[in-house]
Amino acid sequence: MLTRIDHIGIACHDLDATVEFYRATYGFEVFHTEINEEQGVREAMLKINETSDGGASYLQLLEPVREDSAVGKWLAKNGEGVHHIAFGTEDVDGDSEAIREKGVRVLYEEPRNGSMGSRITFLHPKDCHGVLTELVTSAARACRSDQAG
Ligand code: CMX
Ligand code: CO
Repeated sequence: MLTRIDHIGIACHDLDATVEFYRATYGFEVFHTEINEEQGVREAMLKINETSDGGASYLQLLEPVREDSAVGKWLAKNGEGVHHIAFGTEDVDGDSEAIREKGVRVLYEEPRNGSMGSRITFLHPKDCHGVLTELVTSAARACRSDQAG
């Protein structure tokens, strides 16, 4: 079950300048930064609020590390802006399979590594009314279901 907006992914040319905009304008601080080579991004997570499912909602600021990455290609075509939304779930495997069975293209056979040790997958934007949609199981939850399984 999808139980929160985990994050909104925002593509930018200059991560440091964009982080500074969100700090100076709204007072949002960086909660976490990392480079995800597989996704081709340098990213900053800004925590906005905690959620009733025990998780949290973030802004994910994304700067491409390669021009041919998903974010690099998107920036070249569209310029800066909202790139994707991400829903949080305790069970990215089960939920993505159930969504695949409804005829929506899930981009990965198996969830991959996301921010802060999470497991993520994506749904094709053309099957989601133009919205690139990510599903996320956070590290604490992924760990818990590993132990249970
Ligand atoms: N939102 C909405 N539509 C999008 C989109 C986006 N973010 N990215 C691409 N599209 C649309 C394009 O506009 C294009 O539409 P038209 O054919 O009408 O022009 C179509 O999808 C195909 O786009 P493309 O530019 O040819 O790009 P690709 O097909 O090579 O890649 C996608 C698109 C979704 C498969 C690719 O971006 C992808 O694999 N995304 C998932 C991974 C990702 O985004 N990683 C970065 C974030 C990491 C993180 O969140 O941690
Ligand atoms: Co994301």
